[in-house]
Amino acid sequence: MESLGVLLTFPMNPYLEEELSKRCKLFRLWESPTPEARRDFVRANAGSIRAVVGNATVGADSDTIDLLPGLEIVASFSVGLDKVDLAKCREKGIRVTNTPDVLTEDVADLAIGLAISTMRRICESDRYVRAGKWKSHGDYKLTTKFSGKTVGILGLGRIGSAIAKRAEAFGCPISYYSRSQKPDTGYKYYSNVLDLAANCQVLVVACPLTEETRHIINREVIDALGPKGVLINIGRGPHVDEPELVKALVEGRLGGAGLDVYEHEPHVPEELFALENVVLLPHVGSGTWETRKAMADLVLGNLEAHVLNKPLLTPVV
Ligand code: 8YV
Repeated sequence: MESLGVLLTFPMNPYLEEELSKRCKLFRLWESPTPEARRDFVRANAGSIRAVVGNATVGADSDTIDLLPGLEIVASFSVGLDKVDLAKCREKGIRVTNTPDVLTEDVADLAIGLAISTMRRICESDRYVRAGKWKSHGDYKLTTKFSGKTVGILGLGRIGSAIAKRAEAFGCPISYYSRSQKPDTGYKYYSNVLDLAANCQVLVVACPLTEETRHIINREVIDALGPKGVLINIGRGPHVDEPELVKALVEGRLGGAGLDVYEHEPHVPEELFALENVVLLPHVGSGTWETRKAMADLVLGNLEAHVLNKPLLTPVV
């Protein structure tokens, strides 16, 4: 792949970066400090760049694609492609790949972990011990059981199904809302998210971010979930109307939230920091050594297949 010029948008994974620098001609976008400098950098190297490797933070937007007349492939180090202008790629005949399957288990594990941490107050009671309060204040207060609660899943794709399977093992009845009904699963289907929220105790967001799903968790849905309900988001921050979520949590209209993603990462609303019924993670759903290595190998495999004119491993466009 020596002749392949690759624009890496973000320092997403040291192994991937090292392999790309060994195998291709690598251009590191983030080393240019400002948006103007990054634009100049892309423009200056446009003649060599044939591939973009982006992630869930910085992908390939319309402006970047327009600056790269020789762009052939966008290989994303993510399963979600909301940071890639897919319509433009289709229009220009640019191939797009992502990293499905290899991260499903980690993200599903984390969704269950977030639900249990939020309801059993694992992080809060850990802080209680560290602050010496067990000795000074006595036993920690009682919390809420997770096993057996009705789990509603928004998006029953690969990750949503893996979450359902795990929740089933905890004795949780499963319901879902998805673009299409999946009768083979035996799970209860709701034709809209409002009914799903009104009829579950734990609502998990696991769908892709599209124009249709942006702010799908709005005030009405949050109120339908209610003061005993818990929202888990391992999808994307913009699925949720974040100011409304913060208000509902502060006012006690929602029982709790376990969040791995936020509307304006890495910004997390500070009003949430003081709430004990909230668990906040820094977008680490796929963040294990094993999975990130597998994601990197998929990106490399897709680029290699493209250069060799072989079928792509995980094509989207
Ligand atoms: C990553 C993700 O956090 O796959 C996705 O859609 O959000 C992630 O796995 C990210 O792309 C890692 O840099």
